[in-house]
Amino acid sequence: MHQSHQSHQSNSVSCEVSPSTDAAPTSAQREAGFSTRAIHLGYQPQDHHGALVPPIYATATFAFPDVAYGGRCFAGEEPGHFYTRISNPTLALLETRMASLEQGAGAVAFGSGMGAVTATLWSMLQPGDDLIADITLYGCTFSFFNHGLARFGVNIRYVDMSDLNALSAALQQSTGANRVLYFETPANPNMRMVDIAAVCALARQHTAKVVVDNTYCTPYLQLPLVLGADAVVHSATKYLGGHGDLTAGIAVFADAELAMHVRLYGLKDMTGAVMSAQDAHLIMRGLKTLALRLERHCDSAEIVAQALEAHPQTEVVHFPGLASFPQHELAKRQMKRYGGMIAFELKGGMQAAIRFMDALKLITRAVSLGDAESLAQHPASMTHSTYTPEERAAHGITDGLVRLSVGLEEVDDILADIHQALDQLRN
Ligand code: 4LM
Repeated sequence: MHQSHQSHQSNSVSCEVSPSTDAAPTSAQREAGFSTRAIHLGYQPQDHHGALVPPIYATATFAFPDVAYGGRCFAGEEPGHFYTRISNPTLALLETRMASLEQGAGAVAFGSGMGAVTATLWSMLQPGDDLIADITLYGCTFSFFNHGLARFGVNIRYVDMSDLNALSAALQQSTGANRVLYFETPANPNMRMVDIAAVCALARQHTAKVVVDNTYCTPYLQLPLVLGADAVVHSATKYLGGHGDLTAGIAVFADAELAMHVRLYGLKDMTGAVMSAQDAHLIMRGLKTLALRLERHCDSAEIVAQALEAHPQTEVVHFPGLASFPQHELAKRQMKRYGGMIAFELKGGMQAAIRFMDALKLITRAVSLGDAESLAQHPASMTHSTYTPEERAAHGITDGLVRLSVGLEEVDDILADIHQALDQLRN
């Protein structure tokens, strides 16, 4: 078995930066803030010829000084990198930063969000175990559960996790030796939310583990591990990278042993769902502005959601920041702000949705999310087409639903585009 020797960042979030003068540090090493860690953690320019930006280790393999050293690497007796599918210093730095931002004990980088989801669950589950998943999930995750995990003898059960009684009943009925709960919050695409702390408390009573997909929020808006989850998975393709120029994934774990287990035995090394050093560099660049970008995404999404709700052509707008959102109180409690994603239904259902989307001029018709460019997509025919129409209906993904990822353009331009497209529905 190949061994990787990255011991990843612990909960310690101190980073070697001078304490600012406006905050009164209680110790010499006060905890650095979110963006400070996103920018500096784990890197000292003086150790790298003064290079401000961490180098990209664009290498597949690493030289051994002698055969004995190489043997020790493979035996797991030597700390260090020996092959990039296993580990690489650029990826290790990103993993250190993400572990800290999510307040976890260890992180593992992957070649895509699905790489993170599959490797994490394949390492946590065995044949005969139970996976209890929320009813609303990203389409490929849903597909992986039904066509990937189920084929290997994992019992999959879908429950509305916003209903704690239903979840409690499902946990009581589950017979597997090992139970894992999995959900997204807010869920892709319809924004339904799950109370992370309440679900984790219930899970603990039943010795079940909890995995949360935090792609929509990022650690800037929501910290599932702090609320009791065991693992967080991300499509780093989205807000973390933030510029639509890469596909990547990251998983972060509350427990360093679980992180190591996923790295070594969770098929990451074996499936080869590996992130490139170049992409790790781009994500670290994205992390530097994550807080800034998300503040802008959140500001604009609040304005756009209100405008959509006020428009006579909309039937319903799903956005956690609206007072009309059924789980608005939970959103206030659980999220720092309400995020940049909106889902809405137009009067006239599917036909109106398609006409609206085809009329957009600035907002790009595309899947994915979290980019500088505003993106609109139609879940029923795109991201959630892996569901059958019956499954979509049961899982609250209506045919008329439009999903909008509010970008970083001037909000007045986004609003103008939405209004001109909505106006065309009147004809
Ligand atoms: C999309 N989403 O929604 P990679 N988890 C969540 C996601 O939204 C996605 C993934 C995982 C979309 C892609 C087309 C909540 C993806 C999977 O695509 O493998 O990086 O992430 O538009």
